[in-house]
Amino acid sequence: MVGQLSRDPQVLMAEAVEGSRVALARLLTMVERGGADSEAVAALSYRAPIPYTVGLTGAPGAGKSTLTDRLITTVRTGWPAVAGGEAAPLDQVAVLAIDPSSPFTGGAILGDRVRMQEHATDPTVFIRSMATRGHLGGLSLAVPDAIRTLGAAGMPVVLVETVGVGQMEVDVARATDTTVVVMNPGWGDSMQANKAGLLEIADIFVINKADRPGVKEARRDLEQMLDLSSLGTWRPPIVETVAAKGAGTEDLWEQVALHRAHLERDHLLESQRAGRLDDFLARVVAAMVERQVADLRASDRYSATMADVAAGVIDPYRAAAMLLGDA
Ligand SMILES: Nc1nc2c(ncn2[C@@H]2O[C@H](COP(=O)(O)OP(=O)(O)OP(=O)(O)O)[C@@H](O)[C@H]2O)c(=O)[nH]1
Ligand SMILES: [Mg+2]
Repeated sequence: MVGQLSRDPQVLMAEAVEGSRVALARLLTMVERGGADSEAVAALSYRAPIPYTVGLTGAPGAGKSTLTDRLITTVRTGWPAVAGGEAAPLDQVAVLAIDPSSPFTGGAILGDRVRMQEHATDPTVFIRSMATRGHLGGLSLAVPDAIRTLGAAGMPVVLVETVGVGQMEVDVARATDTTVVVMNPGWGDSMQANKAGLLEIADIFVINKADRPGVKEARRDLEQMLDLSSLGTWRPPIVETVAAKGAGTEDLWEQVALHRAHLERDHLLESQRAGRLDDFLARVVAAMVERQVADLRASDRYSATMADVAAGVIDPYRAAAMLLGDA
């Protein structure tokens, strides 16, 4: 069966919609690798409905994978009735575990797989690790593409786990509808999160490992930081979890549902998604221009022009204008 799997994105997408996880996995591999195949996948997926995306980010070891694993079970019980809305079932859930540190298969990926193994045979749960491969623009473009691909395959909710340490990871976390920042009790953790730019992007805070001392202090630190920051109409709630025991995930999911209701009530969801798509298009254009520059630089025309610049025949500005066809 696997051997007969098509290489045609359109055929694969039709199979993925029918529930083929192998086809969906292949589509995501195409997205990850970039090139013509990934653009063919994008042509299909950017027409489809967008899944609701929940980002989970935080320092290495904060318990993101353990929490995500437990949250899967809660998500499968459906959207709870909140803010006057109705409960709604969720027949499937997808998880993307982003591993920005390793270009190939790293330890973190293996760890995530092991941690989420409980769901490996559940046909309603789709778990996928992603690393940077050849995708134009790297993970900041590959992750949104992957999210859209999962949506096109019929996934209503996608959980995205990222390690929030660098700017790129923060960008990835920013690409989701609800961003959950996972922290631990202990002095200075909220300071670290602040430094990494995570406080700004948080819609919900989780104090995971709440079985350890220092929960009250962590909550107090966070509340103080929230008091000092300029918040909009949504004040990020603070949820305590013990992911290792599965405690607190229902609270967390309810807060996600409340945040979603808040976004939908004020039409913020549409405007946020429109803003993200606008940024996304600009980044695709930038990445394509960068690629064109690299191609140009490898050309004979470039070398010949460069020789003229080196000989003092023309200056670099005139040379650049000539290379771009403007002069
Ligand atoms: N005491 C305690 N330990 C926990 C809890 N949740 C997770 N852990 C442990 O913390 C360690 C790290 O958990 P992970 O879920 O791998 O953390 P992570 O944030 O995904 O880590 P990276 O993906 O490597 O950044 C593991 O040994 C977990 O068993 C908790 O609520 N309490
Ligand atoms: Mg992890």
